[in-house]
Amino acid sequence: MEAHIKPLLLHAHATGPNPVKIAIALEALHVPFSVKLWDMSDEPDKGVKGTTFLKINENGRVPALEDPNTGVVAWESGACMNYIRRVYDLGNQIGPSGGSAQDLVDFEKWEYFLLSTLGPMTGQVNWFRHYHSQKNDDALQRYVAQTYRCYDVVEEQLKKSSGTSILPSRVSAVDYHFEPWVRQHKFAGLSLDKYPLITKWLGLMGCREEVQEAYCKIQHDAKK
Ligand SMILES: N[C@@H](CCC(=O)N[C@@H](CS)C(=O)NCC(=O)O)C(=O)O
Repeated sequence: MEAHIKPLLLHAHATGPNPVKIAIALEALHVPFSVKLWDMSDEPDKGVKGTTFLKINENGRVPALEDPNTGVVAWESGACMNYIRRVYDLGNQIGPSGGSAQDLVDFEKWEYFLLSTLGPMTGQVNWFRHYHSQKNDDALQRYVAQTYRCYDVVEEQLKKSSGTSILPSRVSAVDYHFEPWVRQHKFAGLSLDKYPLITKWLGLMGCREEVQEAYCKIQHDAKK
């Protein structure tokens, strides 16, 4: 596949979790891509709130993905992931393993649970722990509790695969969505001590080639 494909351009941030999901999926599918890193500022040529990036994503967030092969520009990690799956996963390596209506819904419900709940709750923990200008312990504790509630749900789900994948059948793009968020639990001040299966799953994910390559690629770009 690689020989005929012009490299895609993944717009990312050095440490933000959402762009990494997309890098992992592209690595898994051996789709060539380069990374452009942005900071969180409104500087015209450097920041996600600057005039240059806002022309790519008017919402001022990474990831965004540009595909010179099709002319498509995507943003929101869910939309980027599903674009990659539709266009570059023709052998269905990272999508739902079965084709039944239940298989498709199972894939989507876990994907949406990460996108709408676990990811944003963890993001709010990070915000109130590290960035909010005033101490607000009520807000912090609410989002910590909500994130742990999500961890409870994931721990229960992982019993179905003995901690090897979120969908019981195999590792899929769903795991790629979750990995960067769960990996950052320590930064969020959260503990996995009560979550042996999440701990096992995270360890296994971290050993996977596509995961290691994705982090290497983004960190390599960050040092440039
Ligand atoms: N729902 C979006 C969230 C994207 C997002 O919040 N990205 C972070 C980096 S991980 C960002 O660009 N933040 C910039 C900011 O908050 O100003 C997605 O899944 O892509």
